[in-house]
Amino acid sequence: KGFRGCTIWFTGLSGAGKTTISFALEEYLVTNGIPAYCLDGDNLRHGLNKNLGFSQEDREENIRRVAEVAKLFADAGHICLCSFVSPFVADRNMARSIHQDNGLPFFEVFVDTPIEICEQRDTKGLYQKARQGLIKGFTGIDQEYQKPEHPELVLKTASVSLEESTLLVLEMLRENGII
Ligand code: GGZ
Repeated sequence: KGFRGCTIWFTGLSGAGKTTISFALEEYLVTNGIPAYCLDGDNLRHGLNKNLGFSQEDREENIRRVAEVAKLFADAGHICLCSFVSPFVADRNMARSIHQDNGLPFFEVFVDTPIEICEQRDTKGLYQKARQGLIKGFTGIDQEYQKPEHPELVLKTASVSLEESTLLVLEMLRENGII
């Protein structure tokens, strides 16, 4: 039984559940002998991308570097799970091109959680800070989030459980011959 490398790109608001879903997938895949690795703000913005902020230009450069790293993982045969707000259509399309120009499968997954729910959760207290004006340019508050037009998959976490979301992604991978 073969499997091949690819990148799954999770996009959505802060607190939408991108990282939670991608960690659940990584655990499932690795447990089943399929190499998988998560990239997110925690392991990229503190290291490789620590000179970048949240302006439109810096987000673009963040996404560009992440996509180049993801491409290497995918090329090495890993399922690379990327969780980034990535609010701009053009940047996500660039990430897609970086993969597809190298013949590597790329799946855009829209973690479609309404801002009201993200703000209710406010797991890191960032929405409150953004509302208070302590954080400027916060996605969904005073910077825009451009919804994906043609994502390979949409996960509505408000009505679908973590387990179900994970299964939907696995189904997508099976349908596309990745696993
Ligand atoms: C959005 C911000 C911001 C601003 C800090 N806007 O819930 P989190 O905390 O862990 O997810 C958010 C993360 C966004 O980083 P990304 O690298 O995913 O962004 S992008 O793809 O747009 O480059 C949030 C936190 O960093 N954060 N300031 N202004 N999210």
